[in-house]
Amino acid sequence: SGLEPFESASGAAADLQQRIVDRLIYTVGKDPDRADLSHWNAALSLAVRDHVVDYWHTGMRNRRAHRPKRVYYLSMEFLIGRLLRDAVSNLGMDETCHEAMERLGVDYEAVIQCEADAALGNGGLGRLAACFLDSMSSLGISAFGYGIRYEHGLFRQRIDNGWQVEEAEDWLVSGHVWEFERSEVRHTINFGGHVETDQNGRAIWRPADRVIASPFDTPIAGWQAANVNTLRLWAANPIKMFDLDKFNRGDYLSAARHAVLAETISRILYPDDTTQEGKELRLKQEYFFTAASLEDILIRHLMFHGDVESLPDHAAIQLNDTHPAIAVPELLRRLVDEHDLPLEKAFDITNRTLCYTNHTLMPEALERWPVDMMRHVLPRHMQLIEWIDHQHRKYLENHRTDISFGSTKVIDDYGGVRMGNLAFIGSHRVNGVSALHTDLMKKTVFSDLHALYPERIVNQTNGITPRRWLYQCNPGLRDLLIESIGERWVGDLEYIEAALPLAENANFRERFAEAKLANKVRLAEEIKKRCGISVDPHAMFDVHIKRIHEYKRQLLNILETIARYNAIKADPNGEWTPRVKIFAGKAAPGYFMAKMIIKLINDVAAVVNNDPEIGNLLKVVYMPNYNVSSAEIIIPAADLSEQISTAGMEASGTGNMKFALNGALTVGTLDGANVEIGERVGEDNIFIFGLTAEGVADIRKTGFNSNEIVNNNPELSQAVQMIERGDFSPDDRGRFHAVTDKLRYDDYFLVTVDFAAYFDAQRVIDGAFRNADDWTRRSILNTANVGWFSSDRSIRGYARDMWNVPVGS
Ligand code: DL6
Repeated sequence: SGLEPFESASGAAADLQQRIVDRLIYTVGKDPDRADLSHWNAALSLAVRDHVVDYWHTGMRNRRAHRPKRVYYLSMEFLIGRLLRDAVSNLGMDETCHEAMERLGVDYEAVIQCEADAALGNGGLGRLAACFLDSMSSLGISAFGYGIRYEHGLFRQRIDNGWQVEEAEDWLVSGHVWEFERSEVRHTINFGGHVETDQNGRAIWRPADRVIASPFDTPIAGWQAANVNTLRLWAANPIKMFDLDKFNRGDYLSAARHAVLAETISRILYPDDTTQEGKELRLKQEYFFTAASLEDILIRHLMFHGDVESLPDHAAIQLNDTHPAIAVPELLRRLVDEHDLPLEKAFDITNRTLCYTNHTLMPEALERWPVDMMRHVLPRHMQLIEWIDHQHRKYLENHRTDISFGSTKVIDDYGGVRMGNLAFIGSHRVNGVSALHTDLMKKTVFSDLHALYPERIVNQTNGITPRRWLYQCNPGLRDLLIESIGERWVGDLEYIEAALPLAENANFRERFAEAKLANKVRLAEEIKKRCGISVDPHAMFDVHIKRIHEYKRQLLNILETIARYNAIKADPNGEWTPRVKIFAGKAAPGYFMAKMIIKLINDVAAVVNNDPEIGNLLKVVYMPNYNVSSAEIIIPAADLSEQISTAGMEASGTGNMKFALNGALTVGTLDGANVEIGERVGEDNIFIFGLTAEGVADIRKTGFNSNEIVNNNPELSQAVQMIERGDFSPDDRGRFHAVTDKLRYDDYFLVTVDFAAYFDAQRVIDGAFRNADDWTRRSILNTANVGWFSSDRSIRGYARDMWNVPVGS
C-alpha cells in the first residue's frame, strides 16, 4: 500500500485545519466569516486533493520508471457521484477531516453533501465504470479511464403533479475542484470530407471539419491510496475561437457559429437521437473521445516503447459497450495511414490490443449506424469497415463453411453498420457481465461469431466497490463489522464471510437491526423532506430503484401495490405487514411508456397515501431525481430489494449486489446476476419467482393470451380495471389506457404472466418479515455471503482473462 499512516491525532487535524483555511482564503478567495457550505466544500476538497496529488505523482514517477502494461478503459459514461468522501475515506482521513471541520465550527456532513454529483452516465453501465476505476486503483493496476467531459450530465428530474419533468443538469456551474485542465495537450479530431489515394496507393483523408479535444484529468485514489490513477475526460473546443472579421462587421452570431458547433460535441450526455442531427451528434461524440484517447495512448506508447508493433504487449484497451467500437477502424487507420503498416498486420495489432464488454442483448439497444451517415462523418473509417467485413467473410469461408455469414456481417443487408459485430471481430476478448448473460450471448446475438471464435467470449460478472457501497454509505454497519471482524473486508470483500457465524449471535443480530433502523430513520427524514410524506421506519422498506424501463417491470410492482391496497381495504383489521413501497428512477425523455409508468406510480401513491383506512399499512413513495447520492441513502435503508426484470433481459444488474451487501433480501427473477446472488446467499435467503429465461423464450414462441390471464386472476383484473376506470386518475380517466391496453393485448414483458407468482412471493415475504429476528438473520447472511460481488474480483478477472496485466496483492 502507498499509504503512510495518517495520524488522526489532533496534530494532524490542526495541520489540516490550517490548510483548509489557507485554501479558503487564497484559492477560493473567501473570508472565513463570509464562507458558505460550498466554499468550505471547495476548501476542504482542495486540502484533501493535495494529499491525493502527492500519491498521484509518486505513482506516476514509479510507472515511468517501471513501465508496467497499462489498461485503458474507454467509456462514454462514468457515473461517479461525489468525490470528496471517496478520497477522504480511501486516504484514511475521515477522522482528521471530521475533527478539522469541527474545530472550524463547520458541519462536516453538510459540507460533504453540498458537492454536486458528477452524473456523467445514465445508469448501470456508467456506474460500473466508476466502480472499476476505484478497483483498478485499489488493486494497483496502472490504468486510465477515458471519457467525455459533458458540460451537462444526466438531466435533473422533477416530479411535477406526478409527471417527470426534465431539467438541464449543471454540475460544473460552481466549479469542479477535482479536475486539472491540461491545456498543454490538444488533439485535433477530424470529421467529414473525402478520401483521396496518392500515387503509391495510400489513402489520404481530407477532412471537412476539425475540432480540438482538450483533456481534464481527475485523480482517482484507490483504497488506502494503493495507487492513484487518472480519469481523463475530453472537452471539445473549436480550432478557432471566433471569426474576428465577422465579429467586427457586427455579425456576432455567425462569428461564434463554428465555436458553438464544435462545443456541442461535449455539451450533453446522450443527445436525443430521434432526429438525424441527434444521431449524427452521438456518432461524432463517440468518435471524438475514442480518437482523442487513441491519440493519447499512441503518443504515450511511442514515448516509452518506441514502435507501434509492440502496442499489445504494453496496452490493453477495454471498450465499454459498443460506444467506443469505432476504435477498431480508428486504430487500424492510425497504424496503416500514419505508421505505414500493412492492413493485415495492423488489424492483428488492433485485435490483440482491444477487448469489448457487451452490456445488453436487447436488439433496440445494439448500436447500428447507417452506412451513409458513417461515410459522411467518417469516410476513411467506412472504407476500413468495408475492408474488415470483407476479410471477415474470407476468413469465415475458409474456416467454417457451416456458419452462415449473415448474422456475423458488420455491414448488414439494410445498409447499417453493426457496431456489436465490429467490436467483436476487432477484439481478442469479448465479455458478458453475468454468467447467464454471457451464456445467452453465446446462444443468441453472437452465436455464429462464437462458433467461429469459440475462445473469444468470456464472462466477467459485474461487481461493486465495497468502499462506496458499504464503507462510506453505511457507517453503522461498517462500524459494527469492523468491531466484529476487523477492517480487512474493505480491501478484500470476500473476507466478509467471517461474519457468517454472527448470524446466529443474538447480540450481533440486535446490533445489526439497530444499524438498519438508524438507516431507515435517516431515509424517512429524507422522504419527509423531499416528498412531504411521513413513513414509519418500522414498516418494511420495499425498494425499487433503477432506470424506468418496461423490462425492469416497475409496472408489475405497482400492480401488486394496487392489489395489496385492495386486500387491506377488504380486511382492514387483517394481519398486515406494514410496507413502504419506495420507487425512484429516471425515464429516457422520449420513452412514452416509461413516463406513463412514473405517472401511474404517483397517481396510485396519491390515492393510497391519502386513504385514512390504510394509514401506515401501506405507503407509496416516488423519490425524485434518483442519482448516486440518493442511492447512497436509500440502499442501506432497504429491507427488500426489487429485482424483477423479465428473465433474460437484465444483463446483470449491480443495484441487486449493493442491496444484498447492505443486508436487504431480494425478491427477484432468475435474471442477470440475481442467479449468482441466489447461489451464494442460498435459496432460503432470497425470494425467487416467475419464469426463467428459457421459460420466457418458450412462451414468447408459443404465444399466450394476456387478456385471458388478466381476466382469470381476480387480484390482477381488479387492479387493471381500477386503472382502466380511472380510479387513480379521476381528472383524466382514460389516462392509462395505453398502459392497460398493452398489458391486455401486447404484454411483451410478461407482466401478466408473472403476476401470480410475484403476488404469492410477496405474501411469503410479508410472513417472513413479521419474524423480525429471523429476517435480520437472513439479512446478515446476505451481507456475509456476497463478498464475491466486489468489483475488485471483477477487475482481477479482466486482468487475468482479458488484459494480461499483473495485479498487486
Ligand atoms: O453491466 C452494467 C449494466 C448491467 O448491470 C445492466 O443489467 C445493463 O442493463 C446495463 N446495460 C446498459 C447498456 N445498454 N443499454 N441499453 O446500460 O449495464
